[in-house]
Amino acid sequence: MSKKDLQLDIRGDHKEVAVIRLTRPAKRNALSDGLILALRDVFENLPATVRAAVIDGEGEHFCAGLDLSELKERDAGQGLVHSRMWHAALERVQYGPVPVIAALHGAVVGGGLELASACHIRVADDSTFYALPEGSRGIFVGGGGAVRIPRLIGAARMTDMMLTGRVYNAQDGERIGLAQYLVPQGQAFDKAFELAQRVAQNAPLTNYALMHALPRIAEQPADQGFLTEALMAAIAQSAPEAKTRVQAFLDGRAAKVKKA
Ligand code: 1HE
Repeated sequence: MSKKDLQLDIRGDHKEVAVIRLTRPAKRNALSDGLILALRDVFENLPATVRAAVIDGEGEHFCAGLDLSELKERDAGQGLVHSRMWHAALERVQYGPVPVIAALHGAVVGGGLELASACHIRVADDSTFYALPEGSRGIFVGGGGAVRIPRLIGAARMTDMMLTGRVYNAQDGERIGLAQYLVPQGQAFDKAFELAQRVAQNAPLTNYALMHALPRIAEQPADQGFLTEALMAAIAQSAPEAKTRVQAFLDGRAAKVKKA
């Protein structure tokens, strides 16, 4: 990978938002091994000031998935190691230090959808389309998609996408849960950045609980989930920052919840 295939830019008055951009538009931001490893390294080494991240792609498409030109060189054992390498990298996105907001446009396909599904919030613009062309290429997902995508849209929809090559447009993608936000074309990055700035203001322990505890609680049997929830709640509310924030509300110094 050339260094110019991924850019990291730290923004905000307190350098609190990391903007991570796939910058390989000539190849539709296809994810080479080098690019996957660079993503892992970026998330492992974010500056301590960073409280939220945005990931987007340069050019007309978010990401065309796996760099297919590298696939033809691999045997079965190398394929196994390769898939586990993707898992390690996308685990750093999902269970890294800060919430990650994906700004989607154009193609979000194959491994691109796997990357998007490892993020915590997805903002799509009107040009976005989603597909899993692995089915038609004679391969399978290998970047955690078989675990994460059914949790967003259900195994039946993912099966249909892979068996039939079904492509979801931006509106239907939002309807079925591939994105939480849908905005006009060209506005995904601005919306994602606005959300990241807001997320960055949360107490870090609250963000930690949402990233690291909630998805695990959701997978636990209910009786275990209730206990894990109680433990996480007790830890979060005991932090000095929680007490300060609650007191600010009681003193009338904090924002009320407004009607949507
Ligand atoms: C690529 C790739 C790629 C484009 N690997 N080189 N992903 C796919 O099966 C999707 C394949 N890509 C496409 O369907 C289309 O390229 C797009 C819909 C994303 C964009 O179309 P378009 O018309 O804007 O671009 P293009 O002309 O198709 O591509 C421009 C160049 O990017 C071209 O190279 P060039 O040298 O001829 O200029 C393409 O070959 C190249 N390119 N996509 C390599 N994916 C962990 S397992 C994950 C498994 C998967 O992700 S499989 C799904 C792979």
